[in-house]
Amino acid sequence: MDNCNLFAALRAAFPQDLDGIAVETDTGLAYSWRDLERGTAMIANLLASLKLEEGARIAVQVEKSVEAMMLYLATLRAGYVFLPLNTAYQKAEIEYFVGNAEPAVVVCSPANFGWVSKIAFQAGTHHVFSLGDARDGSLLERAARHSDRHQPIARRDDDLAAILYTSGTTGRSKGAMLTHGNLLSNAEVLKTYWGWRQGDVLIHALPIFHVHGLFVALHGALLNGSRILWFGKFDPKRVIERMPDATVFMGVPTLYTRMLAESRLNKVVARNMRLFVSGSAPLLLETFNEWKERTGHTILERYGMSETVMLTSNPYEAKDGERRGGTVGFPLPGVGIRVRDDEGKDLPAGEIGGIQVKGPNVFKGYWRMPEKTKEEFTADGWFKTGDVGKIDERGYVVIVGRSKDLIISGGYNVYPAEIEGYLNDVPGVAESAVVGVPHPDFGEVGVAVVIPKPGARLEPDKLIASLKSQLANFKIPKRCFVVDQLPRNTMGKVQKNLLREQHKALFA
Ligand code: MCA
Ligand code: AMP
Repeated sequence: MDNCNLFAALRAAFPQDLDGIAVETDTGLAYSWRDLERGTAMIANLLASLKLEEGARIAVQVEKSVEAMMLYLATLRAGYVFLPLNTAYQKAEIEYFVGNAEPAVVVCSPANFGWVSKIAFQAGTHHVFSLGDARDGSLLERAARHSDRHQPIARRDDDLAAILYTSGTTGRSKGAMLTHGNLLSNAEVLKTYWGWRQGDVLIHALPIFHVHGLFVALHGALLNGSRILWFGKFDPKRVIERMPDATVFMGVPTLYTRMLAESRLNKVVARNMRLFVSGSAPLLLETFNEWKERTGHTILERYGMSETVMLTSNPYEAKDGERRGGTVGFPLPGVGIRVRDDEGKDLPAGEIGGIQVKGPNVFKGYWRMPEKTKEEFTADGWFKTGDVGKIDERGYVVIVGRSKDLIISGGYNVYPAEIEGYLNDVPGVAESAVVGVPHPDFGEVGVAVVIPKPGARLEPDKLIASLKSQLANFKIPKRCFVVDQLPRNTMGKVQKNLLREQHKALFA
């Protein structure tokens, strides 16, 4: 293909009949393929009219809507770089992302226009638009004045398509730069590997600011010309209601456990489904088994990262093997996975070490952080995932832990170092430690343990309230303890494993 623009590839997969329904929303709206074609053209023309520089970033923090999805597609179509932001992010978080990425355009929800536009203009952004989830806001008003025809801009394979911010073990968030080639190659591999076929209908109930909802689910359906049942917010009852009309569902483990808690989930509602995919966080064997019992379907677990999109997947076809709970399956076709020890020696099957990856799916590097990028790659070009695991005798990859200090809560990543930084800034706090403990709904949640300065009196509720005023809600520890000291080893390092052990039954 001459033009490697991802939008062009997705557009080429639209069905011939553009009047057919592409997206049906849970609020009763229906969008045809022609609506997607025209809507994305108008937004792409609006972006083009702004005469932005090559590689300009379009930062977007808006509620989930079909128009927000069209804004993503239009950004690709116009050849710019999409930068999605979690709707839970607050002022300090947005200030950092906008300051770091220097977007040419910022799009936010109408309700946040006041404070977001202030941050954006101060950071030098020239264009701020609003977009609501009820087809309102200045973006659509402005786009409506533009032509509904637009030729996708030619992009090369390694031109940037998106930047996704992801945190590291230390320091602030890093922008993972993903190219048109990264995203398209991964989508094409998954299309074949997961057996996308004519007649498939996807239930889309994930947020569209992370890899899972924005790329894996959305590209999967679009590249197959498949209809999408679109949920603005995940609601287990309503998803189960629509399940008979669908064939594919993708979710983080919390979505599965929440549906299992519904008495209406059974084999009858799942009778037309052909594939349930889980990822972004470990799926408990218990959930895997219970799902099979209740619905008759074996969940296919896969493994991904913002930096690499999808790396491994359990098999779809029985001929390739069974789907094994507790594993994330095999490296996807074209993706190399190896497990190495700390000295850089390859480990044989069954031995535990650091998981490394190579392939067309691996990102181009961290935005304006060449040193950090270099550190995360080996000399021979493999990306160090920070996940710890093994490849078992049958070739299945098993993740057993992480070398990065990270909590995955309901599919969102929470970095203890970031929360500890905020806690340590609270007057009267000497130090703090945040650890992840098991949670029946979110899989894992953060718990904070705080040490007061001599003579200071700290109240857990006030500490939590202080965090809530500054950080995205999913990052807030679900419990906080004020204690005299933290357990330390002989080197003086905080023994987080002991804290995890001590608090592991808090939510049992
Ligand atoms: C909401 N809360 C959370 C979370 N979500 N706390 C911890 N972890 C969370 N994930 C907070 C809320 O702010 C609220 O706090 C309280 O918990 C209860 O909220 P609730 O109404 O139950 O939450 P919800 O709005 O229903 O959201 C739960 C959710 C959502 C639907 C599971 O978290 C979600 O959509 N998760 C999916 C994330 C995702 O797409 N991850 C993919 C990343 P308060 O009452 O104090 O306000 S992509 C990725 O990881 C890689 C590449 C991959 O492999 O896919
Ligand atoms: P992020 O880069 O924020 O999208 O998060 C990626 C991380 O999520 C990976 O490095 C893993 O630690 C974790 N992850 C993704 N999928 C799975 C899975 N199926 N099982 C366990 N961990 C997973």
